[in-house]
Amino acid sequence: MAADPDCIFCKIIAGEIPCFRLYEDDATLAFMDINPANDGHVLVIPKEHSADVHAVSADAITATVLTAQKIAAAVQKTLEPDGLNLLQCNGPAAAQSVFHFHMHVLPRKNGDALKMNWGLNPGDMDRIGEIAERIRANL
Ligand code: DGP
Repeated sequence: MAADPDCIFCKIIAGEIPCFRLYEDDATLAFMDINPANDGHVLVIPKEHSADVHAVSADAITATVLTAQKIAAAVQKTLEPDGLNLLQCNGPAAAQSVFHFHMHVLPRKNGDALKMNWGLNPGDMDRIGEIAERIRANL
């Protein structure tokens, strides 16, 4: 399994750094985030090291999403949050701080202070259509 000796999450997988482990299988590990945005904030990572969504393998991302769904169900049953975000960040501009692909399982409360920093503003349909065409050309 590919590992990066300088990666903090690889060290957690190897047991070199402690964590509150929730679940582990051959491909993934789920553990509590030490900087929780809300109670019950969990991280799910593939054991195979890759930096982000552009680098992660299809098998690793699939396994990570399936474990995140399992953890989300357990968090929902345990804490009964009002809502729950599955979140995944790529690059510093998207607030990625650890460069080992991971998903956040983040319970939400009505009225909590967490913000998704975009509003529901009507888009310019011409611009949306033009950008869709450009992305389609790269699929
Ligand atoms: P992101 O910003 O999406 O890259 O999220 C990284 C998360 O990892 C952040 O919420 C804090 C958490 N984190 C960083 N270092 C550690 C650690 O050593 N242990 C644990 N459990 N979580 C960590």
